[in-house]
Amino acid sequence: MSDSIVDLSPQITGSQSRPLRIGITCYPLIGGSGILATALGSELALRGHEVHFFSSALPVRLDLAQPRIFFHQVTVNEYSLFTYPDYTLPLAVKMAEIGRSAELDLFHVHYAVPHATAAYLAVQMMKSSATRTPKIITTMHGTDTTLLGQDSSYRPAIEHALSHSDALTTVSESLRQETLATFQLSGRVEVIRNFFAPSLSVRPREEIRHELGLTSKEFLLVHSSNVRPLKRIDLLLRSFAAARSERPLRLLILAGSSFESYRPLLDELELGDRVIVREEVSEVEDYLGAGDAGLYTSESESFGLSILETLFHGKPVVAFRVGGIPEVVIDGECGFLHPFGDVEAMGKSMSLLADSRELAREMGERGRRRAEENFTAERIVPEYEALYRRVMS
Ligand code: GMT
Repeated sequence: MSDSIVDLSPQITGSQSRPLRIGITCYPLIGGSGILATALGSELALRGHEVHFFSSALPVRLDLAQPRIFFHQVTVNEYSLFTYPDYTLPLAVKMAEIGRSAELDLFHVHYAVPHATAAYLAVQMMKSSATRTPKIITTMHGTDTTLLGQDSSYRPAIEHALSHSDALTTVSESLRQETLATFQLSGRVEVIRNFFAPSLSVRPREEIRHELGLTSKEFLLVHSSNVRPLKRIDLLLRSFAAARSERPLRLLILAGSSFESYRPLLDELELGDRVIVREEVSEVEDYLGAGDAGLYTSESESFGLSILETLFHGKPVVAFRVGGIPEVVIDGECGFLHPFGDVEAMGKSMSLLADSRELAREMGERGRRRAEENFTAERIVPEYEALYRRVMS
């Protein structure tokens, strides 16, 4: 009789019930994939799993005081002989080192580049000395397919790493379709949608509105993003400029990075006194709570975590119908979706909401219900746990 059969059975049974030792690799700074990965790690630790984070810096929302959470910083050395510093190799070495010492069951990497390649390399390195190596689960978040996947200097490397992942997930059906169309993959691609764990607004709505200099009559649209080119801030401002309402409209932009390059357009559209810009705000939820609706104009969005956050705060959303957004916002139910670039239609929807507060409130309530029924940690995290157990067995 083979010893391995005797040895393996308890291990397989054990991995089906015991808490798992999970390595999570993600980007640390502002960005949907890092936020989702951090929230997932935190939820998994609450459920009894041991979670090890790998990143170049502490992920913004990671709480190291939480039990069963560990952080392993990857140091990027700027050797003078390199023109560009390399991150992939130190990351792979750290993942292999901790993979071995902490006996990790799996690496769950968020955003394929370069994390899925680093995980593959780490597992290859571990094979020489470990009896059991971690499984690799890769979650595609968006531009790793839609942007880097289209770049011939990246695509073969991404495809190689995805083909060597034990499971592959995308955050929306739309991204699943794009991933299948972009890469030649033999395995399954599964959709596990994003979730959001809302924290309550700390400061009262009235206090924030007072700080922003708003009267109770004014209807406040809120936009929150990293204001990178694909968020199309030009169309955001043009859509807002197209809105005509009996009620005064204001737009609050919560910018995750510098807004400076958009100031000339703000002046050209003469929106200066109607648009408020706040850069690098950490209390996003307080400002969402102070708003009346959300406004988003990305040209591509695999899911739209900020849009989900807006729904959780009970605000309707006006956006372009691109990527995975229709999987989050149901047009006419919890907001309005329009063809990409149709700023006039966006303006009309804003005016409609501003002129009918009751409609805005009803749609916001439906959005909150939709978010609570479909996109909570309680709903989504067990889907990841089930995937981990399946891959382990
Ligand atoms: O491209 C970004 O805006 C950042 C990127 C990321 O990986 O952090 O965001 C993507 O992932 C988010 C979390 O899954 C999604 O909510 C965003 O829609 C997606 N962005 C794009 O697809 C452009």
